Amino acid sequence: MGSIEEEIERLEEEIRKTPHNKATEGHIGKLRAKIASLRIEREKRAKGGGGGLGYAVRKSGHATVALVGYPSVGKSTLLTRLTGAESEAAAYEFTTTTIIPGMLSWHGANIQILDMPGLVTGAAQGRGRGREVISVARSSDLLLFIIDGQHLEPRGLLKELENAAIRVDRAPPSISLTKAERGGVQVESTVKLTKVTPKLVTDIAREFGIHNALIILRQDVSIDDVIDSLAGNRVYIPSLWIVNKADLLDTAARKKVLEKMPKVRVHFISAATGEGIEELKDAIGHALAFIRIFMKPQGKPVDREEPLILRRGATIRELLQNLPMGLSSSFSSALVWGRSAKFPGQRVSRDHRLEDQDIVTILVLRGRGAATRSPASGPAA
Ligand SMILES: Nc1nc2c(ncn2[C@@H]2O[C@H](COP(=O)(O)OP(=O)(O)OP(=O)(O)O)[C@@H](O)[C@H]2O)c(=O)[nH]1
Ligand SMILES: [Mg+2]
Repeated sequence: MGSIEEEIERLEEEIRKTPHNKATEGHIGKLRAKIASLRIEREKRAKGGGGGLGYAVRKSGHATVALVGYPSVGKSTLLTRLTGAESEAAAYEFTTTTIIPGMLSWHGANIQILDMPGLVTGAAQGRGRGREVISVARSSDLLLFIIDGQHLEPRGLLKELENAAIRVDRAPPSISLTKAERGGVQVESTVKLTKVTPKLVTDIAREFGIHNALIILRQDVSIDDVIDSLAGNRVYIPSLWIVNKADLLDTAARKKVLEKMPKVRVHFISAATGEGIEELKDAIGHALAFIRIFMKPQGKPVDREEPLILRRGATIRELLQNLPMGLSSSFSSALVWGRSAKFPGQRVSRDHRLEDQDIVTILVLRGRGAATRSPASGPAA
């Protein structure tokens, strides 16, 4: 394991020493791709090591939110304030040593909030409880970055996550990759490229072991975009930036915070006094973009009492996952009314994308035995 680490450091050193200009851009791009590919290798080995993680958190609720921040910024105090869950808070660092879950209920949606050990520099390489913290952050739907208004160092937090292949508040670059059996790497673009050449894209692809493929660039991508896309392990997660301990900040101090963080919307809160907490709950709920789906069992009226809660972009497939077992295996098609339907009662398949307040009827295959496996689950057919 040590040797991968050394190799990464050697490459980083080489990038630092190389003068950055048009002529060296391609070389540096390849080095960066090499680092990205070594990091993936490092992750694989860490996982395959058999040591196992110290804990695993079971996701529950309609969405999962991770509290990310340096030690002692007030993450545990905030978890308790948002969810009522007990998580020890104390005036010394590294009070929290495992992941502690709590549940926030927001307009019928259950939002799992995870308190985590404080993040430290070098977390991506496994320092502190870094690896666990990062793997939980990676699988969450929203990141809450908690900072202490008196000790601002927001950039470092992002850097740790970037190193762990997490991309915050960004959309995946518009690049499509279709692997092939032979023919080498073909690069095509639908726009004029000003930051990369097809040759460089081919070289980067090679670093990730891609030797035969069609790569289509649909925007004027940067070298980093190409690396992100071809590495294939990036996750894209939205975030909220929260400055805690606002009770200790006067107007001038708050102004200073805003000047230091011009690019993001900052939420000032106090987990101790409760200031800003209701607004934060709403911000979390809105950021998670829930949609409500009303079920209409076949031949029966719409159930308007208990909508199913999903996330924006969800399809019938995700809807089935939230319905009683057995329905998915006996699914034949669905009827949809509402914003996502081309006309009322449109018949759709599993891939159909739903919209807020759609009404759905699930149709099941007859005579497949599914009904006998879970008699209560299907709509009366
Ligand atoms: N004044 C003030 N103090 C706070 C606030 N929130 C938390 N604290 C205090 O800050 C200290 C650290 O709080 P914790 O909630 O344990 O912080 P943490 O981020 O969970 O810390 P680790 O688990 O060590 O990473 C405690 O003494 C809290 O009482 C706040 O809003 N205002
Ligand atoms: Mg804590």
